[in-house]
Amino acid sequence: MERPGGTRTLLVPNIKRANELDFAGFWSAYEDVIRKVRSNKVSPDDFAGTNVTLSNPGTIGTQLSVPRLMPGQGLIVATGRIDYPSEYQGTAPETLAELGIGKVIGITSTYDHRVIQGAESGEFLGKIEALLRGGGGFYEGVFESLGIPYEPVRWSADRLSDLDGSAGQSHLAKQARVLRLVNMYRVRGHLLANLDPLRTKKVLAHPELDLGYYGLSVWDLDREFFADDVPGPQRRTLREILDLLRDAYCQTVGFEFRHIQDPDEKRWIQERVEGVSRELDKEDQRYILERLNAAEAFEKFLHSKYVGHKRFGLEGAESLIPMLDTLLEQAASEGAERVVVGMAHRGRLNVLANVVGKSYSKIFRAFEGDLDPESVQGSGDVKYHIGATGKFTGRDGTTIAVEVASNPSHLEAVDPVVEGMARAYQEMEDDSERNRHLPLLIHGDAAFAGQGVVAETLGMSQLSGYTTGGTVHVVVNNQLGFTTPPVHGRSSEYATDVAKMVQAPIFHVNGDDPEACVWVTRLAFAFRQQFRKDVVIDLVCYRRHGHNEGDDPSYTQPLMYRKIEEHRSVRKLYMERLVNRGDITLEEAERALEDYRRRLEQAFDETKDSAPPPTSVEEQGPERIGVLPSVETGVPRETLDRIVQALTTWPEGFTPHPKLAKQLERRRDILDRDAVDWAMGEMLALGSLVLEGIPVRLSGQDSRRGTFSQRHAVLYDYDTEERHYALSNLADGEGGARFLSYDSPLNEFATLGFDYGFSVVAKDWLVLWEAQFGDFINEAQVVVDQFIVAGEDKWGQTSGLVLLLPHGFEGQGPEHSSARVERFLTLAAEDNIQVCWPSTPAQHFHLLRRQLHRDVRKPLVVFTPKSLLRLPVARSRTAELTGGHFREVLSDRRDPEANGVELVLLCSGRVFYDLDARRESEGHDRVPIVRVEQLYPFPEEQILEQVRRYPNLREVRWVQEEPENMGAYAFVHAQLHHRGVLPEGVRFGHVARAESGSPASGSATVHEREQRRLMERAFALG
Ligand SMILES: Cc1ncc(C[n+]2csc(CCOP(=O)(O)OP(=O)(O)O)c2C)c(N)n1
Ligand SMILES: [Mg+2]
Repeated sequence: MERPGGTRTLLVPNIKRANELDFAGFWSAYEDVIRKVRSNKVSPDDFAGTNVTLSNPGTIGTQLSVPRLMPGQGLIVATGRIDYPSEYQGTAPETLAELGIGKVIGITSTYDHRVIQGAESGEFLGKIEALLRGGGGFYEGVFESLGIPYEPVRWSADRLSDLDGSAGQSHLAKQARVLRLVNMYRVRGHLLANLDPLRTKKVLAHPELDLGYYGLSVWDLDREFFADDVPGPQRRTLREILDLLRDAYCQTVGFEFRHIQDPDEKRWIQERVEGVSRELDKEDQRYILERLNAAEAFEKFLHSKYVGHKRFGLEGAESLIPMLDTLLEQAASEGAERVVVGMAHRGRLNVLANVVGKSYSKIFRAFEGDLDPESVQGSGDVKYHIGATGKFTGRDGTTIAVEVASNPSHLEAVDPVVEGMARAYQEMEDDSERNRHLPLLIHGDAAFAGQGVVAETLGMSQLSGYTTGGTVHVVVNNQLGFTTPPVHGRSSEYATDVAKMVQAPIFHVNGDDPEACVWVTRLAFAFRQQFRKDVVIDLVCYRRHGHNEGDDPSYTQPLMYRKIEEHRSVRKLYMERLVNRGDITLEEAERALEDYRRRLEQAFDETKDSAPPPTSVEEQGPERIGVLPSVETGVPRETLDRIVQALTTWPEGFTPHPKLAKQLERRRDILDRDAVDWAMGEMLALGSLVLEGIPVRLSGQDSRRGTFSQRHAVLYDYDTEERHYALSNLADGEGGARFLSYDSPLNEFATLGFDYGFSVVAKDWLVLWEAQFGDFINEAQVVVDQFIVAGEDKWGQTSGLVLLLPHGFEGQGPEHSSARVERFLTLAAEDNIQVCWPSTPAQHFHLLRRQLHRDVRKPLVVFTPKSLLRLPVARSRTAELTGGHFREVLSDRRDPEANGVELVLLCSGRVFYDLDARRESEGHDRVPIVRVEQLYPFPEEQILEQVRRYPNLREVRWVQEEPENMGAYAFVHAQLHHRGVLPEGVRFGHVARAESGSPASGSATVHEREQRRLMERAFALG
């Protein structure tokens, strides 16, 4: 201590009960004593009862000192300075390292014989030496008590030095091992990174990152090695090399990128990670703090004002807000115009308020029981599902549109939808570079690892028909999925492992280090921009409350939640860190706190007077319109000629497949022959739309050729496999639109979701998704149930998507027969979708054209044929295409004498042709067959019009090929019979296959027999 007069004095206060303290406890007690001394607060009590005195004359240069006991002292332990032994003082550092000469410290024990025996003192010093060499887990204990997330270096003998006789050899060998170690840090360094704010699973060591594993030891740390691909001088000590690698790979960001095969991508990341400072400037730091204030204040406010409401709070993952801000700011500054965001429930409201800029009052209205007035139809959705659009303004004033897609509860289902939306913007805005309209997906850890659609969506990310030029993914990894911890939730190490399948780099980051979070976001976005590939950020964090706020998480995670309760918020920790580092002053911290409080108050103020307005939603919803008026969709003959010409010819020098060339040549005069087959009818519809300036996107498994080899939208050169897109070139330079057709990957969920998303944005495009067989549509049931049929009702989100679903009972077994007509009809309500089952090429033609020639956009489900594709009687005349419109009901072509008709058959689709043939062969001339070509909206009036033509009618009989519990029977029965719309005295009958669990028989013989029975019963008088 320095005295007022300038003299110094020695004070030796003590630390009480030192034997009961761990290292951190001892340290903090020591700091307490020092503080007391410095502030003149030591009392006599601080000196009383000393047993052992510690002295460190080493700090003033003493190498070894032997203190003298004062009266009453039992033991003094003195430490000398830490230095190389005297005899090596003049030796060059490299030589010291080469020889394995280390620094030493001398410790003496001066004792009173009456208290300690000589031998005991020796043992005591021996014990200290053993501990200092790492015995008894000494350093592990110290590190653990100080919370240092590293494994201490271990003492071991120096082997293989250049002195052991195999000089050059050993150094060379070590050099090789050092390079292996360097590589291993890049590959597995993330395993040692400090990623978990809760520090639950401490991983301090990994065998492949251990010096000993490579035959290296502590003695090698000061030896120089060659490490030319690590930034810095070529030759450096191993310690310097390791320090650099640990800083790069084992801090609060863990990098997984060595699974990538492209050397450029790997190098790009490496150069931005190794030896690069991650410090942010002051302005960024303040911005982060301000954003964390906003994020936390929002949650706190909701928590206290709307107690017990489900909101799926962001607490524990607040760093997400500055991350998203950073991303948007970066995107805006690079000229991007729009980000389409897909996210789950967690933190959604916070993102809407703090990132998208949705007003507090709008968000809070949802809490007060009012549905969003903007959800037009009325049934609405819960508050954490509805989408929003807004404008984000960066600090430099640049802006970017943000569109958060509406999503269902079904986790991750929105992923492909968002991709489709982003792709549609890119197509519509000619963003061929794919850098002006960007997708961003935010996931939960359990869902990302668990839901198959994640893999499906990733799998499409680089395909020409589906790519959006790379998606930035952020996984909000709170280390729980509802109550399920990762050990029970996935078999993979990380929640993000699935992303490796597309060689996306994965950056894991500790959510309690918001600076690292922001830094890594910039890196991820830059990677996406540079390589147009997906990139994943795994934001490792925690969930402060239960799955929702009414849920008690301690039933299942008592230990975790005890920890979380004690854990300070991201904002608090960050503010403390800034103050401790001297990055902000205490006054600035105060101001930040003030800012935080002000935000809270503002939120309360803004909502104080907002009593819930009277609910504006009608109980009934809007009136059903039903069948809409027809629109004329005929096309002039010249247009048809032109399309046929384009489809049946090919450029000079192109060699079509010889078999196909013949088929195509035969189709050249299809119009003259009045023999338009199904595929041609369809292509004529699409081609005519393209010529009218309506772009078309058609995709599905093998859709370019067509599952049944019917379409041939793309021709392949027989010699070179070069492709020829007939319709794509149709309207070149004449104001025509594009025709895009893609073979999709083999999935239904993501591809259908993608095309749905595309159709939501591209309302003026005809977007068609085709199933290989309609049976497989149930792989995408979530998209059907949650988006296609309910999207308009829930979110006012319309779509004109067309689903082409091959359907028909033709003896192909249980899974190649049914597109589950019954299911679509169950889902049809409130004019939400159109369910059509055209039976002729002309009807199909008009149906597709009608889709874009009406003002309304409603999804259209079309059951498409298989054998009809080639059935000669199922061809259309050219005149049926040059005029007319889609007819919801087709009357009987034969038009039997009305008075003689007692039975009318009603049917849809292919079965008509079987019935017609049977009628012909059996002479059932007095039985008209009426085709219902549109099942929903149900054309009741048109059917009744047909029925009323026959005054002596006794029965209307529905005939279907499907089992009785499937197909349209139950639906048609409900429409015609239950509602009592048939004329007095007219029965409703039906003929169907027997009810069955499986849609169709696997045996062709059984099928034939059933079909015969069906035909017999159809015409039986009963
Ligand atoms: C497809 C699907 N299955 C089940 C659920 C029910 N569910 C809602 S949230 C949740 C846990 C989600 O965990 P995670 O993805 O980690 O997100 P977190 O809630 O932890 O943010 C579950 C199982 C759902 N919403 N969707
Ligand atoms: Mg989770």
